[in-house]
Amino acid sequence: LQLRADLERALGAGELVLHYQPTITLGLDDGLAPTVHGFEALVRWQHPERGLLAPVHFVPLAEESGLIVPLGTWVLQEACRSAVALQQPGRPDVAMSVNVAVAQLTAPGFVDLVHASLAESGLAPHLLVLEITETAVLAGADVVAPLLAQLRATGIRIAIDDFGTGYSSLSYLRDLPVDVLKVDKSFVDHVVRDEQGASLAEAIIAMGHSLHLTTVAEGVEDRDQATWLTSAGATYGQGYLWSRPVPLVQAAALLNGAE
Ligand code: G
Ligand code: G
Ligand code: MN
Ligand code: NA
Repeated sequence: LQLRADLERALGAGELVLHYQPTITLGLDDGLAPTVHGFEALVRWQHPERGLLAPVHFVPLAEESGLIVPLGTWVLQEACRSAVALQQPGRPDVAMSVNVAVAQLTAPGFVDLVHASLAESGLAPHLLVLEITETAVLAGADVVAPLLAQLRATGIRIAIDDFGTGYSSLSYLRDLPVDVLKVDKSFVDHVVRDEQGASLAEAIIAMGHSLHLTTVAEGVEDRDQATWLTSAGATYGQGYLWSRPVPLVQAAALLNGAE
């Protein structure tokens, strides 16, 4: 496939860019000035002919071809640098979440790479959150759990992404060294729509609490959902209600309360 060679070239040519979507502290938000807790870094490809490509057009390809490892290395390093750039003296710390594919996590040297990225950028470990999808965790729990434990031991936080979509046994959570559950958008979509949907989301958030995990509700698109999630006890929200993923300059502006 042409695209694969293209992607390999793009990596070298600096055509990959990161956009940043804020996570908002729920309960502090009066609807006017949302409190930004941090950002999730989301990769895009500024393709010379095809324009700005969303990850769906190249991340699966990168995973199949193994290019996800060098791609992920770049994402991690760039996100750490951006996280440092977003900190402001006298303001609360800004966290940065980075998506990590399972192939990347289990590639030799990943833990060292994370530590090097922190050291080179000067980012404090507790401000880095690594997001692993639930399905990735389930695919290799034996291999993945010790790696997550190693990362967590230095203060880095671990989030389970797309939580609730993996047809999983919930018992795995007990044995997994994680800090954050990202409640999948498919649950958030239903919280103000039907009683069953609300019950499911409520149960996930309550379980997060009882396991002392932070919960992030993903894909929040309207204020009714945000209000509901706040009442249900979700810690943070993320979604178009507050902001789409935006370039770094706009992310910095969001921190300053600008639009
Ligand atoms: O950016 P968008 O909102 O379209 O994200 C779509 C999907 O692509 C998300 O599910 C996210 O997990 C994945 N994704 C985005 N950026 C990265 C990245 O840097 N690395 C990996 N592995 N996946 C990413
Ligand atoms: O890594 P993850 O699968 O969580 O990636 C988040 C994806 O969800 C990104 O593609 C992001 O652009 C998208 N997204 C974030 N907020 C919203 C939202 O409010 N609505 C919709 N439809 N998509 C969202
Ligand atoms: Mn994610
Ligand atoms: Na997700």
